[in-house]
Amino acid sequence: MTTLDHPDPAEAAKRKAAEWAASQVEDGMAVGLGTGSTSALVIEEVGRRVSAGLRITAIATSEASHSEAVSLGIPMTDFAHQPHLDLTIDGADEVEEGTLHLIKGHGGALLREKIVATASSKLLIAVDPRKLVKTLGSVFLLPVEVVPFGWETTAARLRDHGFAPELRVNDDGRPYITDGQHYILHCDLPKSGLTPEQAAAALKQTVGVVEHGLFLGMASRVVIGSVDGIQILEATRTSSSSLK
Ligand code: A5P
Repeated sequence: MTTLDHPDPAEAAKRKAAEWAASQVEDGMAVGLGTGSTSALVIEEVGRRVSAGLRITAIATSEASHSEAVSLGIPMTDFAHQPHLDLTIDGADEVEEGTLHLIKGHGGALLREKIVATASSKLLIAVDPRKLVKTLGSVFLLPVEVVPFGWETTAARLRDHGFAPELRVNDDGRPYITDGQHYILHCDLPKSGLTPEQAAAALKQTVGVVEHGLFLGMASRVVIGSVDGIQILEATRTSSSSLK
């Protein structure tokens, strides 16, 4: 089946990436489980493998992913019992070609995603081809998680940096609240005129900012699915595969 005659090529691409990513989980591993629609497919596949006898423990990056994993019988743990993870599999909103720098957090889970990724030996990112960009911030705004108290003054300081922050709101107009009970400010990275590294440093120095969705130099590998197979990107080299 080709891209043209597939009923939902994007969904098929995500599934291909997710299946390959899930196949990288090995017996005995402690695994980080990501958040978002691609990660949900990864969790589904990992759940299938656990039912077939795979022995792992896992920590999820959101309440939603945790619930999904529990419902599929994946044994869950926490950082008190498992301070280090072998592999985290997650999605991304943007993957910058070449550097494999990421923007994450449009699922609202960037803080836990970064904590889990930082505690992992490897971060494997599963995406469909629409996520690849030449420059970070060219498609998606950058989510920045902030403390609700005084968010307006935090936003004002981010505005001074040129980020043009906008509060993320739900359909009812109320602020979106993360699993950590924080707000999200959507920031415009290109408008700031800063490089991703400069932006990350400026955000980290801003009081009231809890974490930001720039994941720089964190991805070990990116698997890009398509209807026909997968492509694997690594920070220093690119290789292709046509696994069905
Ligand atoms: C969650 O907070 C995000 O970082 C997700 O990983 C990202 O939004 C990708 O989600 P999809 O797989 O649904 O595109």
